[in-house]
Amino acid sequence: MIEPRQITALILAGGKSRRMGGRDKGLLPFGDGLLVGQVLSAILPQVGSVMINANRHQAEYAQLGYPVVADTLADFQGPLAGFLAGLEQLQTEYLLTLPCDGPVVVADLALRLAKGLGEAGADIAVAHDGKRLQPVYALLHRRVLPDLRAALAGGERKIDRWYPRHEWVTVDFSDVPEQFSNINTPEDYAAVGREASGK
Ligand SMILES: Nc1nc2c(ncn2[C@@H]2O[C@H](COP(=O)(O)OP(=O)(O)OP(=O)(O)O)[C@@H](O)[C@H]2O)c(=O)[nH]1
Ligand SMILES: [Mg+2]
Repeated sequence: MIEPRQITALILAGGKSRRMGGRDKGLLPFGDGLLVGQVLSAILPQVGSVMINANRHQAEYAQLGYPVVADTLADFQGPLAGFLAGLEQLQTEYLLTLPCDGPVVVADLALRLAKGLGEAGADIAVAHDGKRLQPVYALLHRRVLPDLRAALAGGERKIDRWYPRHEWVTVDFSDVPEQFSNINTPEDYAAVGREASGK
């Protein structure tokens, strides 16, 4: 059984936030803090350690008190570049990835991914919402690092084309579809604000 202390969570906040007009999504005010802070407090009790992957405003992210890692590939090459940066800094056996723009994180996200990975004896477990793969919610064994480096060097940028290069398994989260709602646009952001204030 994979234990929480063997898992490091990597909160992906390294994107360009184009649909949000470039405003760094992780740093959007949310509740009493920031959107990234919401994700951080939900994942902290589930894992042994946490890192934040950011390519802008690293000093602001560092104020949350956890290591901040930047992509080692230049120019925003997508979430796989974030995975690479996380795996390169990883001090534990497993890396759990999740995005900074999904404020709902179920209390057993890590446990369920770990169970799926363990039962299948796979190296990668990826969440599935019942309709589609949710590729940035994944648990990876550290041994996938060399192949990820090679895939990126070979021009691969698509996560769901990279997974099948490994023993991988999907984990069903169709009972909690809200887990995957994420804030991409100013309209999404306004809608959660309305929800939070009950208006
Ligand atoms: N490290 C890293 N993460 C990325 C990159 N691009 C996207 N991501 C992350 O992947 C996750 C899903 O991406 P999106 O929701 O599309 O976020 P985004 O790319 O910032 O936003 P758009 O530009 O509007 O698509 C988010 O957690 C992003 O932070 C990148 O170039 N590098
Ligand atoms: Mg998103």
